[in-house]
Amino acid sequence: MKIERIELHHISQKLVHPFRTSVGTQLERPCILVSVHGEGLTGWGECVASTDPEYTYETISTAWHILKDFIIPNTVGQEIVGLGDTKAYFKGVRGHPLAKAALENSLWDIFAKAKEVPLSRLLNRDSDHATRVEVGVSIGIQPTLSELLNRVGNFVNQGYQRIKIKIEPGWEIEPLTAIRERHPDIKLMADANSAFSLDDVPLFQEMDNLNLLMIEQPLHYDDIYEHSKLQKQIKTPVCLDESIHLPTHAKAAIELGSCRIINMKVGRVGGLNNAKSIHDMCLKASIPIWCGGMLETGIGRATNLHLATMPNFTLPGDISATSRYYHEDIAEPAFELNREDSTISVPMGLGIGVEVRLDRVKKHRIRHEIFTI
Ligand code: OSB
Ligand code: MG
Repeated sequence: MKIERIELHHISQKLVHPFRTSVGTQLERPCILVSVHGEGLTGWGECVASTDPEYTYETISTAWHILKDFIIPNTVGQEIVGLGDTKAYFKGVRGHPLAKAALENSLWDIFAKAKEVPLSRLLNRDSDHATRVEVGVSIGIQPTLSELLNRVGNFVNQGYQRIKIKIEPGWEIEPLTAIRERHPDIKLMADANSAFSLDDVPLFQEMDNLNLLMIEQPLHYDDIYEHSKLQKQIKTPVCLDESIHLPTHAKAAIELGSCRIINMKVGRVGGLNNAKSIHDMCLKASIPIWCGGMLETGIGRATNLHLATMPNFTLPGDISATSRYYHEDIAEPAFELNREDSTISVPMGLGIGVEVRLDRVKKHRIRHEIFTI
């Protein structure tokens, strides 16, 4: 497979509902879409960096720079023989996993299309795998408790059986307790996006009474050590998100006992190759994983659904229906929740299995650049 052309598309779509976390509020979701072209086929990958370096240090601008000036010059015109090769394209680039993942995932997509198989088949080495993925919804911090309870009630009525809420100091025990009282059997969890410190151990011990599925990234975004101290003092499983970028981080977290669960985001770990390595390592260590979300478009969401068919994805992912994020998305068909089992079906066409609507990409596009040999 010779890569003849690569295009970068910076787009931005308005979110159906503002998304507030302990670090900031998003009204719009920008992203970079990478398209790779060769042999009459097109592969797509999504870069989940945002305008601000809030969740991680990368932004749309840094990712554009790294892709344009370092990664694309190593890739365009190259013959891809196997997907393990992607390391060659990242030669000389430390860090910047979100930029790397966008390019690497577009190569997996075009490769799967060339082999005429769905991406999930490549990831599972042709063995049988899930065709539906269990999912939940991630609810941002709301202005009032009653608005939160309304939102939770609506999502539960839609069929979501796992609810995650964002928490921050002052917005934790009370909203979680209120949800637990109204929905005693729901799978409930909290994501702090690093808003707390070890001084808050008593607060987390109090949360042990709420039967939470897990607490996601309670402490510093770059920490592994202090999370091990927290996990030893609480019963609820700690799940790491922001802290895990590389297989070596996952190894350290597992060996130190920093978490009992890992949130897998293919962007955060630099692409599908690293995602597979971390998946396999966690499977061996009996650490369950689940697929995190970054408010992706249909492209990133499709990649996530395929990834989440791997066997150690045993907890519901942050992959919700398209209508929960966007009025009209750039890929078709829109994803819908299967109400009966709180799942989303994996799109079983070739590659990521969705059709990218170029007319809609153009409508939302802010910047576009084409790279040829
Ligand atoms: O911490 O998991 C997070 C969205 C953007 C950045 C960070 C996070 C999130 C989510 C949203 O929780 C999950 C989704 O895409 O539905
Ligand atoms: Mg998170």
